[in-house]
Amino acid sequence: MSNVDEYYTEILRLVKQAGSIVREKIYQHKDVLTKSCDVDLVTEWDQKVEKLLIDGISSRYPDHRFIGEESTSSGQKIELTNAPTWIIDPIDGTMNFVHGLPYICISVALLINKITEIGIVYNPILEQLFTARKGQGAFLNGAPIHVSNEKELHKALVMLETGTSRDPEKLKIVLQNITLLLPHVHGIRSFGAAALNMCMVALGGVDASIEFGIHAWDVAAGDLIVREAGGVSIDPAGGPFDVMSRRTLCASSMELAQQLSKILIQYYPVRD
Ligand code: LIP
Repeated sequence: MSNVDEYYTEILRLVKQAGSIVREKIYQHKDVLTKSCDVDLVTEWDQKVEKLLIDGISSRYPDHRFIGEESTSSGQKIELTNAPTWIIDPIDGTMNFVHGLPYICISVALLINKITEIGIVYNPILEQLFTARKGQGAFLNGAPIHVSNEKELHKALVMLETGTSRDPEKLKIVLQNITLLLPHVHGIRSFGAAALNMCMVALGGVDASIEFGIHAWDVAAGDLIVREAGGVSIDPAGGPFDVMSRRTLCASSMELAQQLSKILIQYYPVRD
């Protein structure tokens, strides 16, 4: 058993344990706090799930590092080094969780030397476990998954999130992008959890997913899952994907990704 095999077994065990908490709490009353603005929400369950995952890994692997949404929310700059680093979103789609909309997931990626080795996205409400290991394909509940292979923009179903920022410049660009894209595609969807949106591309349920303003923890696992499912994950301006850039475009084919990137008005948030 390689080290990564062992890490994979351990994180799957912890993610399933965390999933039981999320499943139990989603339809119960929650105290809700806000972070960067009135619609950037957090609950005690986001914090507890993140602690469970970090404590579980660090007790076995004390030299591993973490970039977790809730442990970084106090605003300190995050740093990605070559050390084995777990990038964790304990509840991606927190607003959905607060409302009881079952489009939420736990998203965890392991990067070693800045290369993603493991990606796990788990929706414990709908029992959808998306997994990928570098070079070994992508799976939903153990069965292989593949992107749609769609290449034509006018046949594409596209996920485009508005995000939680209410910065007027960002809002203007998001609305312009919806107006620019809509006449050229089959449709636009916005379900509120970037990691799951990327898994929907991996599954072939949508053909592309685009968002400006997400963080490393929203996209690190989804990036590997999409690529292992035969899709592409790039920067929305057409260059290589950068997990710290807070920008994502993934698609069923490079042809489709490049067509989308040519239409989009670009937005560059402050990097992670
Ligand atoms: C959410 C993302 C979503 C985005 C929200 C938020 P969180 O992550 O998954 O795509 O539109 O602004 O960033 O905060 O629920 O983990």
